[in-house]
Amino acid sequence: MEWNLKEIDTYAKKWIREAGDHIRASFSKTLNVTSKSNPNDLVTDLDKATEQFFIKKIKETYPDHKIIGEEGYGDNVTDLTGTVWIIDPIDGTMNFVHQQRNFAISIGIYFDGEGLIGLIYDVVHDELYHCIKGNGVYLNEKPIPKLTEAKISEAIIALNATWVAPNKRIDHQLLLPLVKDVRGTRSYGSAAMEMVYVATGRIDAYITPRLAPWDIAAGIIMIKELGGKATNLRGEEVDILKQNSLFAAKPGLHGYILRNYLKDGKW
Ligand code: 2AM
Ligand code: CA
Ligand code: CA
Ligand code: CA
Repeated sequence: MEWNLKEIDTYAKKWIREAGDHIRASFSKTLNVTSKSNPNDLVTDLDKATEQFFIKKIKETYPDHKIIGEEGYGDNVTDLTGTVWIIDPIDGTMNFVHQQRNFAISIGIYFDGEGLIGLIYDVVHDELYHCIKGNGVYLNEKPIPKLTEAKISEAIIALNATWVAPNKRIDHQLLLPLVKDVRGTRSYGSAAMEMVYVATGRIDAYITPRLAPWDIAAGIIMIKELGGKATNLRGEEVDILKQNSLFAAKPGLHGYILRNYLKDGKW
C-alpha cells in the first residue's frame, strides 16, 4: 500500500489545532465532569467531543483508516495492519479539570505496526510537538535537537508518588534507590507531556508501571526519533496495543538505570 505520509500529517496537524481551539474556547464554559472506573478517574464532555471530532474528520477523509481512542468511540482494533490512529483526546484530564493546564492532545499514527507520525499538542501554550519518522521532531516547526547522554546524579526523572507508596501494582520499595540517587523527581500528571519532556531533554527519564496505548503512542515515536529509548520496565519493546509499563530515557542513562535499578523488579 502506498501511504501519503505528508498529506496525512498535514491533515492531522490541522485537526489537532482545530481541536485545541475548541478546548481553549471551552475554558469560559461550565464543564460536565463524571468519573469512570473510580471517583478519581475523570472524564469530561470535552474528552468525548474531542475524540468524536477526530473520528469524524478521519472517517470522512480516510474511510479505510482504523482508530483507537481512549473514550471508546473508535473501532474495535485487534491488530495493527493498515493505518491506525491512536488518539488520546485529552491526556491529563485531572489537570484539565483542576488546573486548565498541564494536559495535551496526543495522536500516534501507525502504518502496518510501525509508528511513523506523532503529534502532541500542549493546548494552553499553543505548542505543537510533531514528528514524521526520519524527519526529526519539531516544536511549532522549529527542530528539536538530538538527545545527549546524562549522568544519574544529575538526572531529573518523572515518577508519580503513587509508585513509591503502597499500591496494587508494584512493590513500592523497588524504586526507592533510584529516587535517592537522582538529582530530582517530578510528576506532571500527563503521560504525553512527560514523554515530550523526555524528548526535549527537559527531564532525563520517565518511569511508570501503568500506561495505555493512547498515552504513549505519539511520545514513543518522538523519543526514539531523537535518539532516546522507550521500552517497558523490563527493557523490552512495548506492545502498543496493550496496557504497558513504560521506561523512557536519554541514551546511555536508559541502559544504566535498567542494569542498576530495574533489572531485579517484578514488573
Ligand atoms: P488521562 O488523563 O488521559 O486519563 C496521569 O498520571 C496519567 O496517567 C495521565 O496521562 C492519564 O491519562 C494516565 N492514566 C490515568 N488513569 C490511567 C489508567 N487507569 N491506566 C493508564 N493510564 C492512566
Ligand atoms: Ca482517562
Ligand atoms: Ca491518557
Ligand atoms: Ca485521556
